[in-house]
Amino acid sequence: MKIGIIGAGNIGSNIASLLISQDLASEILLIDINEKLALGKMLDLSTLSVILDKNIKINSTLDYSKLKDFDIVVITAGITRKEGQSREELAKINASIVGETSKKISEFSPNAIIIIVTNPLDLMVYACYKNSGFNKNKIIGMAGELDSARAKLNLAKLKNISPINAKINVFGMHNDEMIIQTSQELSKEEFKTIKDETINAGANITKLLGTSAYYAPAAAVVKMIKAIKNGGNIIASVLDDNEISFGKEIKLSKKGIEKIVENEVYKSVDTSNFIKLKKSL
Ligand code: TXD
Repeated sequence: MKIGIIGAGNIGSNIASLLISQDLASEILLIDINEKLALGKMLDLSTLSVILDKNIKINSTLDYSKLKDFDIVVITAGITRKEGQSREELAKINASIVGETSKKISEFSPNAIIIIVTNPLDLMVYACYKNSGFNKNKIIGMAGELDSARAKLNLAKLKNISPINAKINVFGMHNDEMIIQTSQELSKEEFKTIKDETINAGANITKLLGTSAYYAPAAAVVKMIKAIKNGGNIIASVLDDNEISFGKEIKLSKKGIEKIVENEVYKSVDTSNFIKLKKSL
């Protein structure tokens, strides 16, 4: 598969590294407004591929015409959240970056599946949809797998179980209104602890690193790419008939979203903030 990555920063370059090591791409193209950064990452990643004995074509460019007929394009381009900054503050500037990028993707890779990573995630899925003109089933946002992994870690810690066995998922918006669903019996206090810790997980890392998390977000994108390649279910931000996007369980294939798995929790998602921000874009 030919996989394009727009934004060769922390998440973008880690996605590339994982794709190379897991044999998931025949060709990788890095595009970044910072050409030197993309070139440097490309040279480092190319060397990595040689060390791992992988025969993968890896390039970097700012010329979108090189993104011709790619199968999957991941958008991580944007400005990151700084300490104390809300995801929504990023909305306007990142919507214009995602919008411009999406137009280029539709021009050169009209049959691609687009994976959005840029925050504020759910709104960026909408910005991509509006600017790419793509069908809704070809645009998916990464957050649910990341938030669910964070919730699994928190549940495992609280109950002293392995995170692998933690039955807990996160749906809805990728913000403080995320919805947690678990089959594990929990007291009200325990549920609240897990919810609070999961909501704060990203901000805690940002506080420590001075930038947002990147290893786990990159791994979550790669999980989505595997589901596209081999077929499989994941949680991702997807658009509904009212052009509102939030995290739902979906069945993916090489054609895009095959099916949305219904769940009564979707009805309790608060979409008011999304609708307000959508109008302000
Ligand atoms: O769950 C989630 N979806 C997320 C999302 C989890 C963590 C971080 N999340 C968001 O992903 C974060 O708030 C950012 O909006 C994106 C990317 O995060 P990353 O950590 O990779 O940021 P970097 O390292 O700053 O990389 C962004 C790159 C950087 O190299 C810029 O030069 C580039 O984007 N950039 C652009 N590339 C191409 N075109 C344009 N216009 C452009 N603008 C910036």
